[in-house]
Amino acid sequence: MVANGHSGLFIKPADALLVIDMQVDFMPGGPLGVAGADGIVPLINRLCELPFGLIAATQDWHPADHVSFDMRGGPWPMHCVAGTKGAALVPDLAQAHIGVVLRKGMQPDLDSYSAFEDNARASRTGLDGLLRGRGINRVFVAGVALDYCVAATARDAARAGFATVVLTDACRSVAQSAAVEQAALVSEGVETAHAVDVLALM
Ligand code: VGL
Ligand code: ZN
Repeated sequence: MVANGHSGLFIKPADALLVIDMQVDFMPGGPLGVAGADGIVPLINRLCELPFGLIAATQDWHPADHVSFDMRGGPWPMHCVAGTKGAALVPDLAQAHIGVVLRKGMQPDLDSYSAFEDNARASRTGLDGLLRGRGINRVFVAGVALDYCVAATARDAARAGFATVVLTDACRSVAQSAAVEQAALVSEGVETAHAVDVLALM
């Protein structure tokens, strides 16, 4: 049940925008290219012009021997190795209003899809405290991949007590499971909305 009408999507300083893993290696042609991911950059750039109290971007930032890589028996090809060009934020992403860049997945034996904590829930990044310290009570999530890092971040944001809205048209997924993933998120208290509707209100 979505309590907010459209007017509830009006962006105010108690809202944060989390831009998830908009990195070169996740763009089409990259080792973990997500179809259409380059196409959401303009929409994310427009969102970054809105009066969010904080805009945070995440970077997947792995050591070269990371546990998630196929050479170590993990599910993914090597991607986003710390300090490489592939790990950089996409050059077209407007960074002027990004106040915080948060790197995750840096420990060799742990993966971290969520911007809040690693997949084993062994350590937290401190993002929830950072958001609370800025007076944030609602977070909007955009980026890639909807079915991995965006979903994990949105779930954790909702669990941490933030009103949480995934902007589905400003996300792309690895598998063509976007509808299934969205239904799962909604059942966990995450709302979905369209970035174009948010932009139309402002
Ligand atoms: C991601 C797979 C592996 C993501 C990161 O950003 O969704 N997916 N590492
Ligand atoms: Zn990764």
